[in-house]
Amino acid sequence: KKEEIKKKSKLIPSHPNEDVKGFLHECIEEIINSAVYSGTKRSSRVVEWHSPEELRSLFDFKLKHHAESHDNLLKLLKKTIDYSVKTGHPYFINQLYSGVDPYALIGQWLTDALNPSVYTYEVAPVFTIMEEEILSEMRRIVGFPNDGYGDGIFCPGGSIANGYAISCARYYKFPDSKKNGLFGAKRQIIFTSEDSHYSVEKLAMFMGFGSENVCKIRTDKCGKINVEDLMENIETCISADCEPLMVSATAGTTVLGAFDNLEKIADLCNKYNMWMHVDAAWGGGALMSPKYHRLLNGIERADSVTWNPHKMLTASQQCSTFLTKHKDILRKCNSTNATYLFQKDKFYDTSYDTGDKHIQCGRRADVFKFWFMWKAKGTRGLEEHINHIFSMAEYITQSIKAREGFELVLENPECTNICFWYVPPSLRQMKRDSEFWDKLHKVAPKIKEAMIKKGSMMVTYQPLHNLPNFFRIVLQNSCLNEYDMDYFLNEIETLGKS
Ligand code: ABU
Repeated sequence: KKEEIKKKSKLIPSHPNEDVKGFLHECIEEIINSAVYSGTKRSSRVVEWHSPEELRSLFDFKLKHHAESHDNLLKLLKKTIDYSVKTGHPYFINQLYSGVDPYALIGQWLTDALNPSVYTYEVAPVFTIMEEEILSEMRRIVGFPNDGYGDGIFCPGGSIANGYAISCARYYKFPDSKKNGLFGAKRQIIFTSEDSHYSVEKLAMFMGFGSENVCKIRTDKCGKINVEDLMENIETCISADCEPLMVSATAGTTVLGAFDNLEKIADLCNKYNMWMHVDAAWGGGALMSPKYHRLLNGIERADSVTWNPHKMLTASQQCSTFLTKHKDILRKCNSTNATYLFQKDKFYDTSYDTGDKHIQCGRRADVFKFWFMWKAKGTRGLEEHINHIFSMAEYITQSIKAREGFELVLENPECTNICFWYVPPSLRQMKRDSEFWDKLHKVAPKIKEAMIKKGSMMVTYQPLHNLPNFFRIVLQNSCLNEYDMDYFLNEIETLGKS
């Protein structure tokens, strides 16, 4: 019988036995060597690109009746690493996240090893206190009054954090909406800029407001919300007997990295009794540096803030927070008091059972990777990181200005998103008419295709309003240096000429 039990546990190791231990060590070794180190060396490719059809033929995706051997599983692990994009590579500057922070990585691994669900203190005591500690420190850094008084939660991404803002704003003004939803309610309008993240509209749709009730305000030439236009639209909303519910301002827009004027928005929110939310998912990282904190002046007047440490602060995916100065609003707004989790007659202080503040039930301990990383570097280390990436942004901006064939979209970018066109020699003498812009629009996609197929770097491009496709370099990896900045521009130039 013992033998049979042993055989079974070997076949289905939901508990890692000694045989599995060796396999785990081998896998970890492989991950550290291939995904973390050699895969992110400058001499390695950022991606080994294959079309979906090719990838299907190169990789055994199919699930089978039989169990695979450890040898085969290790081969599959290696192939998964080989064919995946190395987002920790210094030349991955494609998205608003990158880098592989070793402390965040080990934090993420420990979280996965312990596999908690942070809804009650009884199953996640350490992580519950850690969340409270880090969220209160973040609120202090935001500058909420009374030493960061308020509340906060970790969310599955910045989009959901922005959704929490909408739901808190609605509850704050219309507490009965918790029972009645939008039934019989006055039409409520959410204001945001045309350059804000798409999640504001998506979550408004998801929550039943409807996309027509998200009023997108024009941005100025720097990508900031036009405050006069915002005020006019609020007035129009009031004249139409609608309720101006909230403004979702942005600190660090997705494409241009623009920071809305938060002081002026706070004045308007005060005047019209509206909830002020700041989506600082991207730009929030600048708060860590006294030198760049000024970009977000006025954020301390907001009712709520989204801030994603997995972006500018390089915690591993995902690590997103929602912070508010209203102490009890999340619990009041979201609680349903499920008696199978949040029993009030537990033997400990049940205010530590924080799960009912969330709309999620099961929830990862995203706090740990960030807390561990912060411990490892200190607040000063995070500040130095921010100062460094901003100095790289300044360097590449000046290089672009000085280089023939490169043109900035914003002459003076505020954040570490640097947007620019590469104008190939064949277009340089052309008149700037519609034919020129049509041709220029096709340049970035062509260069991007060439760079992905070569695996030499990854940078995104996009059009914006009436502007043709342009590149957007995003800098947030601490290891970046001036040679890397030169490499990016040289590579784009080389690919663009070929
Ligand atoms: N959360 C926005 C990310 C999109 C981007 O990297 O462009």
